[in-house]
Amino acid sequence: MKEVLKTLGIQDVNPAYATGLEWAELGGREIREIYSPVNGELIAKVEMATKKDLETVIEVGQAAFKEWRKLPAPKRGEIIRQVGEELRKYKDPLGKLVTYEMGKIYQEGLGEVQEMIDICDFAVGQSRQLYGLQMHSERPEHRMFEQYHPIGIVGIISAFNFPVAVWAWNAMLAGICGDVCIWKPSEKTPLTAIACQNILKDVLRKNGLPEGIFNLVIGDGEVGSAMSHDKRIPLVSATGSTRMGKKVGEAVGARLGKSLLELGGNNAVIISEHADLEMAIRATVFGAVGTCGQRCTSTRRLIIHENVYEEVKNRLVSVYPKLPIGNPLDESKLVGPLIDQDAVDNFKNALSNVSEEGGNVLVGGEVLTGEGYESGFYVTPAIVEAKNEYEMVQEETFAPILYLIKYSGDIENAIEIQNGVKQGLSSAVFTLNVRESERFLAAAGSDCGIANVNIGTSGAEIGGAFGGEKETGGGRESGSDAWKVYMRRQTNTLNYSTELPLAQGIKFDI
Ligand code: UN1
Repeated sequence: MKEVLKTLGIQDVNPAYATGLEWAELGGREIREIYSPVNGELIAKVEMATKKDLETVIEVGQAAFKEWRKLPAPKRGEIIRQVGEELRKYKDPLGKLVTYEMGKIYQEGLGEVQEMIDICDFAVGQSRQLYGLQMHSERPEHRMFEQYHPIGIVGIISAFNFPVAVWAWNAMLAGICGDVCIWKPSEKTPLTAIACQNILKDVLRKNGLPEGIFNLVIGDGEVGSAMSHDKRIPLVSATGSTRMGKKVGEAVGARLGKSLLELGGNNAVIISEHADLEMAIRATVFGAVGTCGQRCTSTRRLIIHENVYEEVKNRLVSVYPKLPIGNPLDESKLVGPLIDQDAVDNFKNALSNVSEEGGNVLVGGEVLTGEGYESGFYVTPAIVEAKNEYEMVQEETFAPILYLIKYSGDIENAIEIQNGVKQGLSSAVFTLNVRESERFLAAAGSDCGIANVNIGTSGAEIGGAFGGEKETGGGRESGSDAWKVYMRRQTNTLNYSTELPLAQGIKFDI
């Protein structure tokens, strides 16, 4: 791992912020030690940025915006193309560091870097397609159209579970849109952020760009809160818990800024009696235990038709104990550790609470100890028979707990259960019956931002808009037309006649 850290420019002690080309001087700030959930070892230390540091970054960012917004969008795309090329070169070490710092298995670490590369490619193409519409004016010899212009500084608050990909979704699009970014990564995973900043820095320098286009601030909730309240940051994109998102949304809303929120999910897979069970089981297991249940899109509820309930349950209960749990850098393992002790406590508490409510833990729920599990964050994924209305089932617990819920009758009954939670991120149905799948996707079907057929809840491609409804926050990032949120929209009407006709035919002669 030493070699990986060196390749990515991680120091023993790392500075609190970067303004694109330069890193802050070290000294005098609170130091945070970053331990790996993989083996409990100290990876490196970071200095924590203060509000004063944020002030410096905002000022540099404002100056950079004045230059960056003037560069034609396809030229900005060319910079992002180069970022994508660099990420390709560093895919392996960066994937390893994601795994080491966050704990997801190496395949998923690589997948995360691939998402960054993919969004770079997407953004390059998008940089030539920042289209506005042209309308027909009701007045003669008038032209009416709309333009999208850069918005300014975009604050990006990202979560530990996707320590770099979600930032890239935001930053690469914001970048081609002509915005400058201030990124506050999770305090739990600042080192992967530092590695990305180093990669960006070289591209910015090679192209002679000014200081302040892509900024990084390693800070705690106070810095995040300062970003949310600051009028100089017109858009704040935040990923994380609903609790955090409400605070960000309120602060940004109070100043009538824009927020893009991607918050908690409580995602369900419906397994109908017409499902291909083989596929349904594989997708469910990946969705429930992948990233150790710490994706926003993780499968948390399994809504199974009564005719196949016992079979699905038995198959899952026989698969779970065979899941290889251990060091996520070891490619034979499929389940790595949780992020930290708090996550382990939440996992245990959720299981004991749901048992009190009447849930039946069928398998899992232990914290592993002994050789290979020294960090103390390895757990056995759990399956619990439960009811949708249980308090714990209504909550998102960021851990590998899968609740089995039985339904009978039509697919509508399953959809009602699936929609019967506060969150609305991802959803899926497994069925080979076209009526069922169409009903699931129709207006009266799934109320989530993502609804899949014969595909699990997690692992979305970057090309679609990503996000969800209700307490998931309503934001959309990544593909489709998500770029629009990073721009301000302007309607233009131009008169090339010799008259001054008023709209709606109003007469006003002076
Ligand atoms: C998240 O957990 O915040 O769809 C993002 C997925 C990934 C992204 C998840 N592509 O599971």
